[in-house]
Amino acid sequence: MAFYYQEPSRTFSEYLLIPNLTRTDNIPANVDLTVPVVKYRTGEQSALRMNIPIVSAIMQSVSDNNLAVALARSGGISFIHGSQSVADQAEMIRKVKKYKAGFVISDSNLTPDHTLRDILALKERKGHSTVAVTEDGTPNGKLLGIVTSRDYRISRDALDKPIREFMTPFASLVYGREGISLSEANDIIWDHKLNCLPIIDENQNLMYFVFRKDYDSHKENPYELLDQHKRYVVGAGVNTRDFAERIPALVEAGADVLCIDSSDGFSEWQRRTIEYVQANFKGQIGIGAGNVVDREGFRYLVESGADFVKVGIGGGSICITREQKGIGRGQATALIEVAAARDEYFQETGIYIPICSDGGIVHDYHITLALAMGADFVMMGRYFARFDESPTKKFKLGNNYVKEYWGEGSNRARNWQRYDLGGGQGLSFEEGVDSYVPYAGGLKENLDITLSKIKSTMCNCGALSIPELQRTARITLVSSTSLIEGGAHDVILKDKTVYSET
Ligand code: RVP
Repeated sequence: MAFYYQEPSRTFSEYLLIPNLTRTDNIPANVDLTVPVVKYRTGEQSALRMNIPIVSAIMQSVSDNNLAVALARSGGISFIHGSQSVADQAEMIRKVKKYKAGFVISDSNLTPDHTLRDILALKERKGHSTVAVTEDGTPNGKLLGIVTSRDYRISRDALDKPIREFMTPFASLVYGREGISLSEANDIIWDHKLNCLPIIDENQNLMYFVFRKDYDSHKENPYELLDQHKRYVVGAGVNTRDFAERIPALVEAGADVLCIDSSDGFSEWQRRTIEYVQANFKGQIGIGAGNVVDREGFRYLVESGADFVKVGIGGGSICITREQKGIGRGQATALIEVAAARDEYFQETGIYIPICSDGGIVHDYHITLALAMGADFVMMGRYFARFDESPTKKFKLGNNYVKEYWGEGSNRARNWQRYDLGGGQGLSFEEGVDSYVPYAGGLKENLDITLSKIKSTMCNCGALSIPELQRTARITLVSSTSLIEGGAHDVILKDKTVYSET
C-alpha cells in the first residue's frame, strides 16, 4: 500500500512570523546576514561563506557573468548556467574572475575608418557616450583614440565624416598603465578632470576603462564577496552527464563552488557526480546537490558527499513539473522536513550541511520565512530576471516594461540534462514555460530594499543573526480568511480609482 502523508504540504504564504522581544540592540545596522555555503564540522568555519543569504538560479535567463558580478558585488553568489557548451560556461566564469571592480572592458568600440553615423548608431544601441577607437575595432585592440559627445556637433558635422578626423587622438590622451590601482586611477581622473581613464598594456592595447562613477559605486558596496585574490566569487551549475569533461574546465576557469542542476536530485546519477568531485577535487571545490523535498533525499545526497543540499520541486514561478508529472511538494513543508533532517544529521555527526531553498519566493518576507524555517540561503530566478543585469531582453508591453524569463524545462531552453532520467537526449515534454516578468530596474537598488526588509523582520523577531533567527523564530500557520486580513482590505485604494472631481 502506498504511504500517505497525513498533513497537506504547504507554501510560504501559509505562514507568518510571530514577533519576539525586540531588544534595544536589535537594530538593522547590527544584523549579520552572513551564512555558510559548504559543509563544515563543529568548531570549524565553512570554507565558503556569503555576506547575504541569497544566490541566483542556474538558468539561461538569469545567471550569466554580468549578473554574477552584480550579485557578488552585493554579497551573494550566482550559479552560472550550464545549459551551454563547456567552453562558453568556462568563459563566463573567467570573465567574472577577471573582472576588476571599477575596471571595465570597453563595450563600445570602432575603428578610425568608421564614421560619425556609426558613432551615433552605437550610442543609440549601447547607451554609452564614450567610444574607444582601436586599430581593429575590438575592446582590446591597439588604442588610437577616444570619442565622446564633446568631439562632434551633430548640427555641423557630416554624418560620413571619418572618426580619425574628430577623435581625441592617442597622443593627446591621458591614460593609465596596466597594474595601476583603482585609487591611483581615480587620482588621475580627478587631477585631470576626466570622466574616464583608459588603461593600456605595454603595447598600447586597450585593457579597461575606469569611469569616475564606478569608483564611487565601488565604495558603496560594503558586502562585496571576494576570494582571497580579491576577485569576485562565482558558482557554476553542472549536470550528471558530462561532468567529467565540464567540471575540470570550470575549476580551471576559477569557479568557487559547483551545484548539480536537476529537477529531481534523489538519484544515483547525482551520487556518481558527487563522488567524481570528491575523488578528484576534494578540498579544492565544494559541490551542492539536489533538488530534494524530504529526509530520505537529503540523507542520500549527504551520505554521497554533497557539500550543501538544495530543496524544492515544482515551486518555481515558471515551473510546471507538478502539473506535468504530478511530483513535488509545497516548498515550506519540504524545507521544514529537510531542515529537521539536517539538524538530526548535525547531532549525529557534528557536520553542518547548509541547505538552500530553491524556487517559489514571491514576496521578500518569504526569504525571511525560509531562513527562519532552517534554510541557510535561498535561490531565486524570477526575482533576478526582472533586473537590468539579467541576460534577457527588455520590452515594452502595453504601458509597462517587462523582461523575458523562461524555465530550463521549457522548449526555449531545451536543457534536457536537467530533466534526464537516463533516456534519450531530448525533452519529450515541457516542464517549464516561457514568460515575461515586470522590469524592476537595477539589481543593487532592489536588493538593498529586500535586505532591509529581512533585517527589519529579524529585529522584530529579536534575532541579530540567521542562526539566532533559526533557533528562536516562532512561526504560525494562517487561515485563508486571515490571508485576506493581511492585505489592504475594506478600503477603496486610491491608485485603483478612476474618479472625476465635480
Ligand atoms: P523562481 O525563483 O520561483 O522563479 O524559481 C526558480 C527555480 O525554478 C530555479 O532555481 C529552478 O529550481 C526552477 N526551475 C528552473 N526552470 C524550471 C522549469 O523549467 N521547470 N524550473
